[in-house]
Amino acid sequence: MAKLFLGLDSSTQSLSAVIIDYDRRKVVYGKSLNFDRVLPQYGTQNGVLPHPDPLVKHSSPLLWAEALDLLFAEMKKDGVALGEILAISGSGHQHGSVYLNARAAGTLAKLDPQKTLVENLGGIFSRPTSPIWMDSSTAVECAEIRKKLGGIKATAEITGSDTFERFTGPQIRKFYKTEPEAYTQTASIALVSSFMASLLAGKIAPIDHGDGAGMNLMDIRRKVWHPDALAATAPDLKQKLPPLAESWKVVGAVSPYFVKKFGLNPEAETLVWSGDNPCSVVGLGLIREGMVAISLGTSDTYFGSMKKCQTDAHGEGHVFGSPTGDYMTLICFKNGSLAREKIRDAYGIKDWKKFGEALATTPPGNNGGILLPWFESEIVPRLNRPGIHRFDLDEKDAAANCRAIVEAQMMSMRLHSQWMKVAPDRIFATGGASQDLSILQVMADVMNCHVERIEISKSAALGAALRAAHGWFVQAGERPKWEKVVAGFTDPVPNSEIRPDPKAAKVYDQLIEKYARCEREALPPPAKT
Ligand code: XUL
Repeated sequence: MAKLFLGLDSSTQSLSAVIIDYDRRKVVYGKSLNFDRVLPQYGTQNGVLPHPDPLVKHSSPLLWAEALDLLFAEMKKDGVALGEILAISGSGHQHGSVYLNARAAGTLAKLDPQKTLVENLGGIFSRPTSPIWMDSSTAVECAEIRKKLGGIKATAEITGSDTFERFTGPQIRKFYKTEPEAYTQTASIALVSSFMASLLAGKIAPIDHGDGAGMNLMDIRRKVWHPDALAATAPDLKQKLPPLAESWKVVGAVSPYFVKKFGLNPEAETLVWSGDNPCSVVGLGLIREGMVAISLGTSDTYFGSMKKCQTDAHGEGHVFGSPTGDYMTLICFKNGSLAREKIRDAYGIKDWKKFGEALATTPPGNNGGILLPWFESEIVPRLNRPGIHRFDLDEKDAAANCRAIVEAQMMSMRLHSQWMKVAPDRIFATGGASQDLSILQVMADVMNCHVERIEISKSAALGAALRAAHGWFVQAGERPKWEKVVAGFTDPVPNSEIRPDPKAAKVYDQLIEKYARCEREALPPPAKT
């Protein structure tokens, strides 16, 4: 019999399913339901509920539950062999939180298959909506928690990240301050990931170390709730949080609700869910230290993997638990594609092909010319105001400016990932701009590492399916090697390898010093923490 594993991805805008046939190394099914389209009655726009305050971004946990019902109904309709699925895991958008009252555990244990999930769950919420990762209304709470924990460096050292407005701890603190009674009525706080796992398993599910690290509440090294972080956030918080668990922990057999309603196997296991970024790390095959993925999209993202936990003293990068049991980093550079586009357009260059050709007419290192392309405020390095700075670079020279922006972006990635103390030994490039070979050559040269292209759609859902497979084998008493689990599912595009040019790499070893000096010169003095 085929070994089928299901990965679900509850993202901001949609719920997706990926089913893998483990022995055949094949994705055999995929489906996505867009919330705005299939559940318009919730009134979401791009998955978010309208709110008069533009800083407040909430969604509805009932919407996510209803989508789960719909997705299983779709799979049944599509003739998916649901009864053959051995284990299910999932991915949730990180940081979002769900607030449950004392009735929740009892209701989850007795979900009635004659009713819909929404009909079952009506009375279990102590807060009807869920703040999600796009919310940025907790600046005050971030400052309060950070201060109690001893500043940026200490907060990052304790929890893996500085306090961020979207992180769950500051969100919980705001809820406690603004709605103290509803906070008191809250018996259990879930993340999107653990809420969805709770529905599937019919009981309050643990939070895994990957998603737990996105809360500013978990001791990143010991992987337990950190008492100081809890105390800095809200009273009696420990009682309201589920236990933390390794990413391969089985929550339990799938709830009879799904067995009776959709024909799942009563022995199918529900694995702990994780965040979308930790799941993507597996879905992109980053399963050992030194493997890095760089996504060149609207913003550019650096996903790293490391064995030993290091944290960023500047509090710009994040450390989460990796589903492999190691650590992963997420470093987000806001000025990505849009900044590249701004330069391309400013010089009247027609398309990316021409941009690449212009870049290639200039020498690596650009004769020492440096551009700091902060068209928008920047996350890394932290910068509240936009600013374009040129050093030894002629603004009129189109080709030099094309090279300068790409070199700056790659040198910034190299510089601001140094705190990990892990040099990449295998880079996978993904996202729109990874099609552009001249950009990838600069990446390879600056990082002094070979680069391969990877094209994986639904990496979070695939990662969840692979985690389900891994967890199922662990439960069966095996310790499958991650290399074996992901093999064939996460392979890079054949013949896409780009090797660094040793001479160019030497140029960048020197130039990075100058780049760092230019950044220091252009940045405002660091804020007092
Ligand atoms: C990560 C983050 C987002 C969300 C949604 O810190 O906020 O990537 O996980 O994808």
